[in-house]
Amino acid sequence: MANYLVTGGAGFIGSHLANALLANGHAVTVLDDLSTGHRHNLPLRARLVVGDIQDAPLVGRLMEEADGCFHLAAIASVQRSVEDWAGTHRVNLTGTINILDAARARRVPVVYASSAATYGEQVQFPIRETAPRAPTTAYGADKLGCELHAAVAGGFGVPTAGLRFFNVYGPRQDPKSPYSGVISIFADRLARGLPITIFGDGNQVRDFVYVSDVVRHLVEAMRIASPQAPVFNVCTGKPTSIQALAGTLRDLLGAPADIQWADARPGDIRASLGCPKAATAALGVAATVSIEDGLRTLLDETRETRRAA
Ligand code: NAD
Ligand code: UD2
Repeated sequence: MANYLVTGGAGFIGSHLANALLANGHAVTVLDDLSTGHRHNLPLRARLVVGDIQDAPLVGRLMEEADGCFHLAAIASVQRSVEDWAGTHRVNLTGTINILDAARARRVPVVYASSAATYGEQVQFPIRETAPRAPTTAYGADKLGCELHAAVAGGFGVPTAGLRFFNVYGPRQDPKSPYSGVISIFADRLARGLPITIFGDGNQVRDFVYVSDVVRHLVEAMRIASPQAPVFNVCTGKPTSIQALAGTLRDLLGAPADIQWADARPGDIRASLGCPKAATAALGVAATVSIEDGLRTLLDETRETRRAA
């Protein structure tokens, strides 16, 4: 049994990870400032410390007790980084350096969330880890910075593994903010009979990966974390356009969709489609949930949660 520190563990992906770690018999301490995460996302058995990853003494104390750290805390929105460049930078990059620095004393392994946003606009698909990195937003640039600093941490003997998540979706993804993930917004609004907005022409493509598949990658990544600072895609290799996504959700809900159209968002990339082969070879896992099955499970679980509330 290990004692894991999960930053951002009250958020969407982090809370699913905390559940999986507890189910595997580990102890979990979550560090989260609850800026977008919620206490109610967390299982009772997880210890929650409400605080900021930028608080070096606090992070230092928590790292002293940890056998490993899953670092997921971030301002996880491309659009927010467009609007608040310096503010998101302080959390997304300086906060990560703080985590890596605290891991230095005892060489605590750190598995951290990078992003497909590090690739920016690409011309060759599917995108492999060796593709040129060309982030077009502060969010992507800061995630690339995390990878560079993980390599620096490797020089101090800190084992790390970075995971470039593509577009993650599933239960507990908060639909309430305009910065939320597109699936959470569309599923929530369509289920309530409200119109949805497609930014741009709707032909932009994303590689949507279900959260349980992401969790399996995270768990395995702790096993292979090393001072060489490896980085892997977490993706399905299957493209879905935003327009097709709206159509699939409409069909699953059996309800008409009122679609409004608006200008493309600044910094929005046209196509994001990853190659999962390197992750599968190194971690021994692959994303298995199809977009249809994932959306169906999401809609079922959302209905169940609403009924229970
Ligand atoms: P989320 O917003 O649900 O979770 C982030 C958590 O971090 C929240 O609980 C929030 O309260 C916490 N947090 C934010 N700032 C903090 C701070 N300064 N100190 C402590 N806690 C703080 O987002 P998510 O979708 O679960 O994202 C998790 C990670 O995965 C992030 O690093 C994000 O950048 C990355 N990621 C997500 C996606 C996706 O599609 N959701 C894609 C690529 C990468
Ligand atoms: C996602 C992640 C981000 C990241 C990146 C990796 C979220 C919130 N963000 O950014 O953390 O690491 O993927 O590449 O999950 N859209 C609409 N209507 C809406 C909302 C969105 O058309 O109401 C479009 C949007 O313009 C974009 C696509 O849907 O083309 C996906 O948008 P998103 O905000 O879900 O995610 P993205 O790819 O910007």
